[in-house]
Amino acid sequence: MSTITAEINRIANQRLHGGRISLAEALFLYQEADLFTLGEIANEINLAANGTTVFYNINHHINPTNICVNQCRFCAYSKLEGEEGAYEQSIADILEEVKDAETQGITEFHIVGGLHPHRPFSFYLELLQTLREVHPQIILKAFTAVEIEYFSRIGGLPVREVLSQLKNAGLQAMPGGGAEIFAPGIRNQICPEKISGDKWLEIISIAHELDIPTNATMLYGHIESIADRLDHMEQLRQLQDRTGGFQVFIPLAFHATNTDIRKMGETSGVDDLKTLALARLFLDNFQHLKAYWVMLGEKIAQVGLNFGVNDLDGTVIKERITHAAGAKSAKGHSESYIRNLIVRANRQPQERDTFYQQVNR
Ligand code: V47
Ligand code: SF4
Repeated sequence: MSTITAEINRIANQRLHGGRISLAEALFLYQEADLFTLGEIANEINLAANGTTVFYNINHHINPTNICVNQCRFCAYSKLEGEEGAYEQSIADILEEVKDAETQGITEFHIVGGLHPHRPFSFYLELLQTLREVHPQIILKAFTAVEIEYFSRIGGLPVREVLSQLKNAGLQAMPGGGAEIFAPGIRNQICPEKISGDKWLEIISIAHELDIPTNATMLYGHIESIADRLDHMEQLRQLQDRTGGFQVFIPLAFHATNTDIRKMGETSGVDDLKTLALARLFLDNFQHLKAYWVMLGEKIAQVGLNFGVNDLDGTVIKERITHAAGAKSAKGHSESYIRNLIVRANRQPQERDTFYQQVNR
């Protein structure tokens, strides 16, 4: 056995027996272990933690506006006010869009949007209150840490107060967006106007203190290095040690079409799968790992089920953000399509709600 293989086996055994792997060990694995080896270790860890069950949910994405004061270089979705393609939905428009939610079996509204230059904080409170009244059974997972910080500025309120008011209005969980890559050197190039990584982590920790569970994402496949990805995951792992408030980790594969960093191209399938596997190995305190099929494509997401993944997100009706950047996946799938993806990977599909509780109809 070569020394490299022996070292890969040593690190894998350490992790499989409940040990934590260091940044240097994770980097070594990404660089030296081949795709199958990494996948096999991640698969074994996931099977021990979650068995053969794979979760999905029935959700609807609400994106109230694409008008945004920021201009993140990787974002093909946002527009300036008055620009062609800019839109803003009123609360009435949103109610009309989701009017059949109950008959469609939807259990979650995932709500994120641009940082609108004129809408007051009260609009977002009213949006949640109205959805809560009209659709009382549907869980409201809304607003990234980036939006929360913006609300705090436009509303002249501390972040903690913004989150408390949103919680009173119906907020039950938060999505994981806006994390991008924490490393300042990269972040300043791809989204210079956005809050820092430290600020993102601080806002999320306040949400966790207020018992608002959140997700965590990482945008990869642009100008970051593998070390930057691991640094990002390390900061998430540390915060999770402190709060336990993260529900799931979701690596988001960069889509270059219509963005300012087009020359970077798309991620490779091998990188997508190795990134999923590495996340399963490194983030030992995250129970769930999501392959977001909208960004990965349905087939890579399905193969990801053998690389540590135990969640395929959901039906994702009306996705707009990735499709603006050239995603070739469908703009939403039926429940039977998602279940079939899972069954054909030899896993058991299980519908979940936002909090990873089983939904049995
Ligand atoms: O923060 C923007 C990303 C995120 C592009 O928590 C892009 O369950 C790839 O966070 N190529 C928003 N990615 C989406 C998001 C999300 C999605 C699904 C589930 C959950 C969850 C969260 O989308 C942004 C940014 O990182 N993004 N533009 C792009 N061109
Ligand atoms: Fe605005 Fe979000 Fe797009 Fe950045 S990623 S430009 S904050 S909508």
